Amino acid sequence: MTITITAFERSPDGGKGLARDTRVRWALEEVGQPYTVRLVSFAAMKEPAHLALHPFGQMPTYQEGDLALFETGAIVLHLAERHVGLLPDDANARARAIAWMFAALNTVEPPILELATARLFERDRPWHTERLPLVEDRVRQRLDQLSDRLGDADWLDGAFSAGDLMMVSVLLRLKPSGMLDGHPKLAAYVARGEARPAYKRAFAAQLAVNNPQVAG
Ligand code: GTB
Repeated sequence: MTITITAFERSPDGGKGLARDTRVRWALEEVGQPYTVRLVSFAAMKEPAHLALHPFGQMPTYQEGDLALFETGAIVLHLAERHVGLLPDDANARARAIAWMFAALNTVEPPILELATARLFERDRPWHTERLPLVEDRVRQRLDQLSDRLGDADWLDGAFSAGDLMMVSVLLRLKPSGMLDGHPKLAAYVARGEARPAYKRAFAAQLAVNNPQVAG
């Protein structure tokens, strides 16, 4: 059955792979599923046709036959449960990998998004210089904790899983801030994710849309 996802017709990041279609593309590449992409503008995402797929008028969406999904966590979990490659066979290890997906989305991503908002949209506010260090502290606390847990391991819990895919995707959002530099174990963890052939294919595919000159 054909899989179709949506992505920005032009991502605001100009092809850095930070928009959320990249994590879905990465999951599809990891499990070896071909897919097609329907590109959407910001305006089109607010139209009824797209809102029927995504109640919040966002991307990515996922369609496969009769199934329409939104939320990258749900999409990646759907792929991981139906195909080999992103979740371990052992039931407990599987549950733990899913816990890491939730941790990435619920515990680590929120302060990182707050930081991105502060850096991008709040610079001209009179309270910005006071607030920024507080937001950075909340990110740093999560990075310290995550780094302690990862230790010298390659991945969070045994073999690479959907939990790592989601965690690396979330941490990548920190690259522009330089905050990963203070956490060499996490920087190496992210680099391991980026070095995976499936990630490279996903990154190249979004770059071809957003910055065709660089993609070549
Ligand atoms: N929780 C949802 C999920 O995981 O699927 C969040 C989806 C979401 O935020 N989608 C964003 C969107 O559609 C795109 S990824 N925004 C349009 C809107 O809300 O109108 C967010 C994003 C955008 C741009 C960059 N960037 O340029 O670096 C990074 C991330």
